Amino acid sequence: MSDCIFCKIVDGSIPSKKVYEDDQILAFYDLEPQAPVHVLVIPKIHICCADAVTEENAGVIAHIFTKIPEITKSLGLEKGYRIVNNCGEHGCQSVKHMHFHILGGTQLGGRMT
Ligand code: DGP
Repeated sequence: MSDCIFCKIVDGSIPSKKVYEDDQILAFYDLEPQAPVHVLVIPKIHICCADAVTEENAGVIAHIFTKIPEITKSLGLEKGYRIVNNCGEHGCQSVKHMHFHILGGTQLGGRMT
C-alpha cells in the first residue's frame, strides 16, 4: 500500500534498523521503544490487522511465529519476552499494517492493559 509506513519500510523507502529479514517477514527496532529491547516483526505483505487474517494469508503469520525464537535469541532475550499485537481503535493500533511488538530486556510488569 503506497501510503503505509511499514510497506515503505519493507520497500526501503523509509529506513529502519533491521534485526531479521527473509522473503516473507521483516523485524526492526521500534522508533519509540517501550522496553530496553523493543522490536517489531511484520509480514512483508500488507495485512492491516489481526481482523484481516484469513486461511489464505495466515501462512505468513505462522512463519513469523516460527522465526520469533531465532529473532529473540539473537536479541539476547533468553530470560523471556512479551509479544503484543494491537488491533483497531480500542487496541490502540496506530500503524495499520499488522505487526507484533517484541518487548524484553527487563522484568516486564504483570498487567497488560
Ligand atoms: P501500534 O501502536 O501497535 O500500532 O505500534 C506502532 C509502533 O510503530 C509504535 O510503537 C511506533 C512504531 N513506529 C511508527 N512509525 C515508525 C517508523 O517509521 N519506524 C519505526 N522503526 N517504528 C515506527
